[in-house]
Amino acid sequence: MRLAIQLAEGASGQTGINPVVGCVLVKDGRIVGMGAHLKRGTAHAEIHALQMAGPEAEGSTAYVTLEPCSHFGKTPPCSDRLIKEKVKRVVVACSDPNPLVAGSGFERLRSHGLDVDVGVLQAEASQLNEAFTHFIQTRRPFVTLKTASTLDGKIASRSGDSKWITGPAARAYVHTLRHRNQAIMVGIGTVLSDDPLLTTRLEVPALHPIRVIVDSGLKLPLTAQVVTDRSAETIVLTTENADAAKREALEAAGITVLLCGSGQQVDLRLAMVKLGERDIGSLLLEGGGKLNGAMLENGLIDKMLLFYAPKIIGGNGAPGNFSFGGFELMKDAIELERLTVQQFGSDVCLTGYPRYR
Ligand code: AOF
Ligand code: ZN
Repeated sequence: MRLAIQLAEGASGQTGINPVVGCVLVKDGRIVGMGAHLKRGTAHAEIHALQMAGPEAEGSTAYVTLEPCSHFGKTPPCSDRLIKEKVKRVVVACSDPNPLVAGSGFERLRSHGLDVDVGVLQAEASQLNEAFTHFIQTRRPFVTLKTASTLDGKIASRSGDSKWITGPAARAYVHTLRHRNQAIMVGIGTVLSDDPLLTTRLEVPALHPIRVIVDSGLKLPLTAQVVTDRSAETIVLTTENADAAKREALEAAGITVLLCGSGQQVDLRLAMVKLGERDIGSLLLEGGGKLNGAMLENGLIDKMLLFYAPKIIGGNGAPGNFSFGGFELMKDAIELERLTVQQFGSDVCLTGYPRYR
């Protein structure tokens, strides 16, 4: 199962809204097949492993990180194929949260006489698919916030300097997060001040997320890198009040413009629904402070990775990592659950899941 989880993890970020899944087939103490689901619309993990095993699949044990499917989606059901190839036993890490499957895969296998065990390395396996689980249940993207700030919570100095707050190890890790998320979102303020590219830059080739810019007043310049650079798609979220001529100009430049509500500001909840409708199941939020604050106030951040550099920059008015009205009392503060701490060079990263009251 550990090997199956490694196979699944290796494909993180490349399966779109589909889960990552690994499968290892073992017979008489030998691995006879292994596989991973690599891309939405292509074969599931079990099918690759069965293909590799050929006739040796008969009488084998399958170790699968997710409940084998029982439905006809883009591919036929894996449980039927395991039955057909005469696999004897199926060991599964976690059940499939997809309502089309949820338990019926196990039922199908058991009703055909296969032994089924569930729950082996369950926590590790379900962690891999936290975005998939969220999306399949809510149809909204799983939002992971990433910030990089000084110990006093600043994301730039009072003059606006922000290069660099954290060191190379933390920054490289952030690029792996970009590979692992289907989309990346920033506010127009960040685009105007930094003119970022928002692509994935690693020492090895990687996938670029879809760029999402929150821009209520449609201030995005046609000369911004997120407009002119063609290596990734760009979506602009704005309101129904946005200037029609500017909208047409952006669309003519190949940008998708989504109208989210008729207020002064983009309706962020509606925006998440619209991104979900476009099969965006995971979103990396890279701020700035105002957008981070607004997303937090709306209860739309599901996970946070807060990088802190061991520096204090001070500066009254220097931008902070969360800018919003806040709460009167400490007891009302948003708390992070399941907190873990990692070190990247001299920087630390706190990872946690906000609990909204
Ligand atoms: C498995 N093994 O490797 C994966 C599964 O559209 P489809 O046919 O690819 O089906 C997608 C659904 O199948 C997905 O939502 C999830 O429930 C399940 N994924 N199941 O047995 C796999 N990737
Ligand atoms: Zn399947």
